[in-house]
Amino acid sequence: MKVNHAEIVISAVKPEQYPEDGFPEFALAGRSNVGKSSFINKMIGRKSLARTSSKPGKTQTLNFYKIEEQLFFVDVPGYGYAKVSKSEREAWGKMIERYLTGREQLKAVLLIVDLRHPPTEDDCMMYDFLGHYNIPTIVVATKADKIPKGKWEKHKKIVREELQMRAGDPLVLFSSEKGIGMEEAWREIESRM
Ligand SMILES: Nc1nc2c(ncn2[C@@H]2O[C@H](COP(=O)(O)OP(=O)(O)OP(=O)(O)O)[C@@H](O)[C@H]2O)c(=O)[nH]1
Ligand SMILES: [Mg+2]
Repeated sequence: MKVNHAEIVISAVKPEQYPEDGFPEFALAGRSNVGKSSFINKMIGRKSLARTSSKPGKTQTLNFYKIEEQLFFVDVPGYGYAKVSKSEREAWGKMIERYLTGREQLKAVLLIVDLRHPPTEDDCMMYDFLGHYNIPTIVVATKADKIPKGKWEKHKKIVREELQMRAGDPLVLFSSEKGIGMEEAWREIESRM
């Protein structure tokens, strides 16, 4: 998809605030600092519509980005960020769970993992959670620019095996730095709209 228009519509913390346009929604899930917001920016060709940071914990609300009057990307706070209090983490968890399990417009979750490292226990838990609720999942292994091309397949295999990926779930190799995997990611999204 060639994106000419994208805007943030709302930073929501509860269902009453979700947009009512009814467009299909694609949510970004993943460890804090893995590159969720960067993925959105790359996919829509904007440098910094979604706020990014080299420090984890940048995204703290459900941020709805409307793309071309056709779909929403929903940026979700990352997990595994140590510096928030326990009560804050629980509140985030509830907010995210409520969105993921109760949102009719949610067509798929893009689970972003780091191609460089085996998925973490939290990544596996998130992947299992999505499977449990029958939420279609597209795994995106990002930061591919940090791995030499000759090792991509090996790293992809580790991601597949560690997550125990369900047959048929796609695994897209990606780089927000270099734009690798954009077309494939768009294909996976558009086929689920
Ligand atoms: N080399 C490289 N760096 C990346 C890539 N994607 C993201 N980064 C960097 O990783 C850091 C975190 O990126 P963000 O997009 O803010 O991560 P996030 O997952 O949204 O983080 P939270 O909002 O804290 O959950 C930033 O410094 C990015 O520049 C990539 O594909 N390649
Ligand atoms: Mg973010």
